[in-house]
Amino acid sequence: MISQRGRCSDFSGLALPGQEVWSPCGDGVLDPEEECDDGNSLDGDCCSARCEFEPQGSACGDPADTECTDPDTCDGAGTCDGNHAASGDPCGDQGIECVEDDECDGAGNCTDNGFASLSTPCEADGDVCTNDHCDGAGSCVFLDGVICPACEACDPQIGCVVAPKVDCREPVEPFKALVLLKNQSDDTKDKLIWKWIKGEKTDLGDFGGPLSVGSL
Ligand SMILES: [Ca+2]
Ligand SMILES: [Ca+2]
Ligand SMILES: [Ca+2]
Ligand SMILES: [Ca+2]
Repeated sequence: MISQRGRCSDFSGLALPGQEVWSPCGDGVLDPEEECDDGNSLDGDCCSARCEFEPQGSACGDPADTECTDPDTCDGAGTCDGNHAASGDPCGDQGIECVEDDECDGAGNCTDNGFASLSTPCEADGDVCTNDHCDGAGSCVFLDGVICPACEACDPQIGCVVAPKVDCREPVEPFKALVLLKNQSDDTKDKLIWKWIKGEKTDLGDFGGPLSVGSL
């Protein structure tokens, strides 16, 4: 009796010349003479039309070749491997300020991780004397200026360094003001000389506290 589920082929040399026999290959049931039976009579799906395993590395399934998946290939035992990149592998946006790095999801897709959250520190203008932050929409924007401690000023490349204040009062005539510090090995002989002969008007209260930001 001929099986209605079987298909016609020149199966395993059983047919005599000019004759055909019905094979159970392709009926979805693994029969003794079959390595596999995936219920179809197609090649290219890791179980051949002759119900044999297709070679390891042969093409099958999804041919897409992206950052998160290589073209699918057979494992030589009837399974089509997706060849997906591992979960967390880098893809998409990488190393962009205020944009989160994207990652593969382990299933062949690249997950867009969006933008860095609002107020994440960043550097918009190459000037470290300005504080910048992410705006939550992928851009780095100016926030405010850096305030250096007393006796320091901000260098755009370095940041706060020991220096005279940039907004110091000036003498009203050149060379009519002097500040001289002498640091001797004998601390009792250290000196501070300050002359303010033709300086801008300066009240005593303007001096403030010597360690306070904003004091003279
Ligand atoms: Ca079968
Ligand atoms: Ca097949
Ligand atoms: Ca793939
Ligand atoms: Ca800046």
